[in-house]
Amino acid sequence: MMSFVLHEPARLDLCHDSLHGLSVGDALGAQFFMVGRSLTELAAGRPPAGPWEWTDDTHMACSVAAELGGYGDIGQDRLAVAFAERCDPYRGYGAGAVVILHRIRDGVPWRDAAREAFGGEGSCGNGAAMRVAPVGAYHADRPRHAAEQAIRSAEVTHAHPEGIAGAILVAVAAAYAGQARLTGVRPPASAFLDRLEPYLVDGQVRRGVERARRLLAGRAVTVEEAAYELGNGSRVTAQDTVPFALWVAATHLDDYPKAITACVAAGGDVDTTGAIVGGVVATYTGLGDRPDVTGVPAAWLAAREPLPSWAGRAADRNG
Ligand code: R7I
Ligand code: MG
Repeated sequence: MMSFVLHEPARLDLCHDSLHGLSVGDALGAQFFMVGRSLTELAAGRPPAGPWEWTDDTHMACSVAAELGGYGDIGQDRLAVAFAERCDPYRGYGAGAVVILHRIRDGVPWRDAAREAFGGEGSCGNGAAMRVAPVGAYHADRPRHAAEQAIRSAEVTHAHPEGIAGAILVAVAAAYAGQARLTGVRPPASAFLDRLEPYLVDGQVRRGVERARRLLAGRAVTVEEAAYELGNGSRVTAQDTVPFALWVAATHLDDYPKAITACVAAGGDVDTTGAIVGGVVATYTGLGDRPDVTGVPAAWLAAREPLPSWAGRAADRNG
């Protein structure tokens, strides 16, 4: 366990790497919804030519990062307004998300708009998980606080307990990835998932993560087999996305390109599994390479559409 407190520049550095990893995973993943994109070429180190446009995953994560860089903690009223004012359906926002955000923009309190979605169930979409890894990276020295802040960032749009549960686990995973980076010790995949145990709440996301832990305890499985057992996001829900993304992050923590390639190989909601996995793995690897660690390639960062300037300090620290 960690017993030090991170200073602001170190928090921002981790948050920065997470946001860039998230956005490259999102933008590259989204390329594979277009015809003529080859997994074989990607696996051989030849991704499609840029520019790779990022989608709603990155757009919302930039609002979260701006909140962290500007205030440190999540102000829910502020974040709701930022999400609502920036919402641009062209970026591929979820159908329910567009309704919620338009209602907020029209003056409905975010708590009501979020709670009334999906017939009063609230959204269990994977959208709260897709944008949250930078929260965990920023709070790498205090996973419990990361979990609380993840809840706050989720509640603005996702009132369903499964949607929130997914966000908690992704933020805590990013916090542990940051701790592993700072201590220089890569946890084995099973130990990485075991550390999420105190943050599991009853439900389908929990059962999925428990299946992922059992997969790691048995014989080695391929990414396709893992997706078959855990889902690949094709239902666009947290339950169908987060267990698989955490399995990929745990098993590919030291190799960003391989981690994103695994998301592409699994198919499904590839931009969002890429965003979640990219946001967690890049918190550990950083950008570029270190001994024994392969981070976000410079060529991939250059191919990704630039991030908006309003994302602030967390986006534009070293580039
Ligand atoms: O969660 P959200 O922001 O979606 C993010 C995803 C990412 O893949 C993005 O890249 C984008 O493609 O969308 O948006 P929501 O619309 O709240 O949830 C996403 C989808 O999950 C919905 O459109 C529904 O299909 C499904 N869903 C639900 N289905 C039934 N009952 C979410 N909540 C429910 C529910 O309560
Ligand atoms: Mg998307």
